[in-house]
Formats: sequence, C-alpha cells, structure tokens
Amino acid sequence: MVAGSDDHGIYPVATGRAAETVQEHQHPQDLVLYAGWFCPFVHRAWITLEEKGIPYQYKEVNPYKDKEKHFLDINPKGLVPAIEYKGKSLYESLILCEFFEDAFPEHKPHILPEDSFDRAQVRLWTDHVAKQIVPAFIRTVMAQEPKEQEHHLEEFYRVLGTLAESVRGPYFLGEQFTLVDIALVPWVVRDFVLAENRGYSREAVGQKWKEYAKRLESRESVVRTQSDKKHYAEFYGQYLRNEAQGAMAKAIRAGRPI
Ligand SMILES: N[C@@H](CCC(=O)N[C@@H](CS)C(=O)NCC(=O)O)C(=O)O
Repeated sequence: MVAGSDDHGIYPVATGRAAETVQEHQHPQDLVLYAGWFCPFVHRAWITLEEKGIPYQYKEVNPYKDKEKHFLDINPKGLVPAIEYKGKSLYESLILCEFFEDAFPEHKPHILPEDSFDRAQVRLWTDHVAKQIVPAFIRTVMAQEPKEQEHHLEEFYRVLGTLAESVRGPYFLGEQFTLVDIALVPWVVRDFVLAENRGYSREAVGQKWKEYAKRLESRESVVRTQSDKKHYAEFYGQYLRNEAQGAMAKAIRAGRPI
C-alpha cells in the first residue's frame, strides 16, 4: 500500500489544480457530479462542465469501494462518472457530455458544431476514440509480455496516426474545441504512463500529433481538472502489473467493449 492511499491503492482526493477546482464546487447545486479524480472517463464530463461554466457540485467517490445504495441507484453499473440532476440520474461519460450540451444550451462554448455534417464527423471520430484509441491504450498498459506490448503499442500508434491525419488544427475540427478533443484528452494527459513504461513517444506518431497533443493538454479546462502526475502513476500501477479488477480491466481481458 502506498502512503496516503486508501486500501484500493487510489489516493482519496484530487490534488494539484484539480483540488482547487474541487474546492470551488462543494456548494449544493441542482447538478451533482459523482466523480473520481483519477478516472479518465470522469475527466471528459468534468472538462465539459468546466468548459461551459455549468454550476455543479463535485462529489468524490471511490467506485471500487463505495458502492453505496444511493450511488448504485444513480448508476446501477456502479461506475463513475454519474450525475444527479433535478431528481433524475444519468451516467456514461460521452452521454453526459452530450447531455450537458443539450440541457444547458445557453452555456457556451458548444462542443458540437452547428453544421449537421460536421456534427456527424464529430460523432464518427468520437467513436474512433472510444472504440479504437482508448482500448488500444489500455491493452498496451495491461500487456505483460514484451512481444504483446510491442504489438499493442503498434496498434496504438496506428489508430492515433489515423486520427492525427484528420486533425484540421488547432483542434480536431478546427477552431472549435469539440467532443472529439474532450473524448481524447484524458488519455493524452495520461500518456506519460506509456512513455515511462512501454516505450511510447509522441514523436513516433508524428509532428502533427505532438503539436495537437500539446495543445489539448494546455487547454484551461483540462489544466483545471488535472491532478498530480505521481498520483495518476500510482493509479496505473495495478494496470501495468495486470492486477486491476475493475469493470474496465475485466472487459479488456474478455475482449468486451468498455
Ligand atoms: N463506459 C464508462 C466507463 C466508466 C468507468 O469504467 N469508470 C471506472 C473508473 S475509471 C469505474 O467507475 N470503475 C469502477 C468499477 O470497475 O467497479 C464511461 O464512459 O463512463
């Protein structure tokens, strides 16, 4: 057990800039975000709330431990992120991001473009992030044998490269920071785990990727929701040893969608 962590190896609270943001969001609000500071899926929903300046109350949950009845009533899957809003509940990170866009139309910036074709493009590439990039990242982290690690890293490079080629710049769709960027950036922030343990480098994907990744991680809403690197590293320890027992790790081992 790491000093300062609870018995599930997860540091109990957000740190760094994220801790300040959590502090600013303790007052009761109509919208309650059930969050884990460490979770990349939570990060998507949290960034969207910060981008839009939607009032919310942040509640820290360790979903591996605190499967309390109230939390399970909100999300029967027992996963973060989840929200409570005016007596109703909702979960699944990408669904939440779209919900914030739909339910708070006066809160800008919009994360979906107005043009129908561009909107469809955003959904198409968000799907690429969810079904190709995120699983390839996790498989590379969890792989134990060098050959297997190499294979998954190659696949990770391939699916990143495909996306990078379509980046219009400065963000995926151009000037507008959209759901594609939000869906992806939590794994950009965490890619040091692959760099330090699996031989990944942004340069190997290409200059365009490197610049885009830098721009994403420098976005204010991303910086404001970021915890200290050492605590992310601690969280990924169990994945790097292939010891994680959460729903995501089990889904990856079983080849199921996450
Ligand atoms: N598909 C879900 C994934 C959420 C998820 O896997 N959250 C993890 C934390 S990063 C969790 O709550 N795990 C608890 C468990 O596996 O029991 C989403 O996009 O929101």
